[in-house]
Amino acid sequence: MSLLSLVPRSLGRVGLAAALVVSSGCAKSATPVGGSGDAAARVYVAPGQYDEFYMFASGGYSGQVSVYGLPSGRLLRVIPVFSQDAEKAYGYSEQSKPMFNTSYGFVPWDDSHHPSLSKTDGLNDGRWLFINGNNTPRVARIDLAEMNTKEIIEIPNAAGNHASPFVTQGTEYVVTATRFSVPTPQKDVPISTYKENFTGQIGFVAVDPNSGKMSLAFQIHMPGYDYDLARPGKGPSHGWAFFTTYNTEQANTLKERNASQNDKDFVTAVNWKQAEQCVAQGKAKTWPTRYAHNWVDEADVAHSEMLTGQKVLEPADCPGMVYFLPTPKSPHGVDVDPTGEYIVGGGKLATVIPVHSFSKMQKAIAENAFEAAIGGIPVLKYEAVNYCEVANPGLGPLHDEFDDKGNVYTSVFISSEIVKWNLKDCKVVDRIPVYYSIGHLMVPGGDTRKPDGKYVIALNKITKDRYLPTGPELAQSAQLIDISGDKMKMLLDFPTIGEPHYAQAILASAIKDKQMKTFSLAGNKDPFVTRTEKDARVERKGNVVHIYMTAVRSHFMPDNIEGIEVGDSVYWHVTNLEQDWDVPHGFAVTGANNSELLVMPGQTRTIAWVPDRPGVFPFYCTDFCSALHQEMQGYIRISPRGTGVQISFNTPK
Ligand code: RUQ
Ligand code: CUA
Repeated sequence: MSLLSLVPRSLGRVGLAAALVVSSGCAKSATPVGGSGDAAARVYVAPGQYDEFYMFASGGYSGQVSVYGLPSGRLLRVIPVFSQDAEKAYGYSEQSKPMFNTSYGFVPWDDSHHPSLSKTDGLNDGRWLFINGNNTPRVARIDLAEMNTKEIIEIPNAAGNHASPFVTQGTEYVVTATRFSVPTPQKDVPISTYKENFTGQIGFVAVDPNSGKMSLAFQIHMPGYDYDLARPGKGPSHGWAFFTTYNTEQANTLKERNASQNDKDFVTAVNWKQAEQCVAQGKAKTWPTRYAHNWVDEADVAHSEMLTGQKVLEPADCPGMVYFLPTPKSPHGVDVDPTGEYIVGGGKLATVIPVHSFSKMQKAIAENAFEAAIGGIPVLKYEAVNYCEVANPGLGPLHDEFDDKGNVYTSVFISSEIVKWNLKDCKVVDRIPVYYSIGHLMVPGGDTRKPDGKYVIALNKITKDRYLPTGPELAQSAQLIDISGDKMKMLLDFPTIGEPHYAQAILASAIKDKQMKTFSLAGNKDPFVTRTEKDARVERKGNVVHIYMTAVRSHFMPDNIEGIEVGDSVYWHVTNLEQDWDVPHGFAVTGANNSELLVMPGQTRTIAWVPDRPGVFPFYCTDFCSALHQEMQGYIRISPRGTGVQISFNTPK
């Protein structure tokens, strides 16, 4: 029995909204469905063998990105992005702390939703992965050769950067938008003045084609709706980006009801090439909002700057830049098919899946087939842009991915299923239950011009009885489904970290041989590097003590340090002298109240420590690096304040 059968098919508007709420709380366990007959062989990756794909899944409220192999579902790494990670000293080491600067101060967490791989000509190019920070609006860039976060830019004038950071066909831009309209720029007004005072924002962050470095190119000041998800166009629709737009009711309270009144909301279509022209013609105004830009330099050290004065366009000042496409009903996802012609809306309260046509939209614009205009934005006629409505899509369609054969896979939340239909005649051709309450789904390359149509991954919100129970909190489940044949076949369940909203996958062969193995010790430009054991030393400057330390199998140098006093600010600068792959050293000292260090070969990391009591304290390596790892240890002597014990430390003999 699938969950589908638990939800009446003929719910009215209110009933449907209620079912949306009820389903997540009351999902009854369905009869577990095993994989198909040859499932074990299809997902088995023998010891020592590699997976075919890397999958990058967002961590949702974990703020991070996790890397899995497909088809095995094996977890390979967690890349810290928006949340401090004491294991890796990310956000604790002096080199990485600036990554968390924002206009709100140091923000060490976020809710990360949508990873987006960089693209060249509409295909994944394996250079970078972008991901949004939803709560404190930000976009991060991860370098895929190193699998580390290299840059974070804050998005001003946004509240909930959810429709982000989907990249354009050639990674010209990553897009951003405000999920919750607010007074923009912010000001103190009664909440009841929503309609007069609250507005939205859609923004374009430019990506440098060589370095990947991000800069906020321009924003568009939008009516006070909620902008939920986005997809840039491709092929013929390259130069456009599409944003789902709900709460066209402009409700500010009890939105579950009050923002579910209109039968149609919108997909907002933005012609960003037109916007570029308007900016070039000086039509943008400069707003003074402050926002942070943080990046890691070639010395592997993070910097932070506060920027101000971004360019903002008003739609009325730039005709031809923004259009509204009526779309049923409270749409969540919007997805563009591999040809770039079809724009699919995921109306979570709609009884059909609406598919718009880009060429029809162009024609409608040319013929002024408008039914209204809102704030200088023409509203196109639904019939003039709609290509088809897919009937019988299940309850609560959210997101769509595509294969290489003209099929679309839609995740359907309330009825807990994936529905397969085709673009040719808009007919549902297959459906498969998933466990339970699917949010996003992902086909490797499914958002590119050439999907690898082998698998679809269901990213499910509710796990219930799928794994051994672990108390009140359960890992969320991902499910791997074979889509190579006519019928979808369930292959595998695997638990995930945090809440994966979206994921991206790329053929392993595209990036596996580009993986960095060590940092170059000779090329280490950290200002506190210690390149040889002979250079290891301890220096006092007033109350500040710098320890220039090296780590190599299986000792630290120096490993005995005296002359430090209670209350000194001690900076441990640890350089890992190794140049072999997979030989990190760790560093931990008693009473460290921030984190350990995990130092990669050739790298320097710094942790600050203020000893608070006299005594002799051990420090040691936390990473089992060699047979004599347990011997990789030293002592630091802390004297009472004002004792005047001279700095001393041992040097190589
Ligand atoms: S959103 S399913 Cu960011 Cu659909 Cu999560
Ligand atoms: Cu170095 Cu253990």
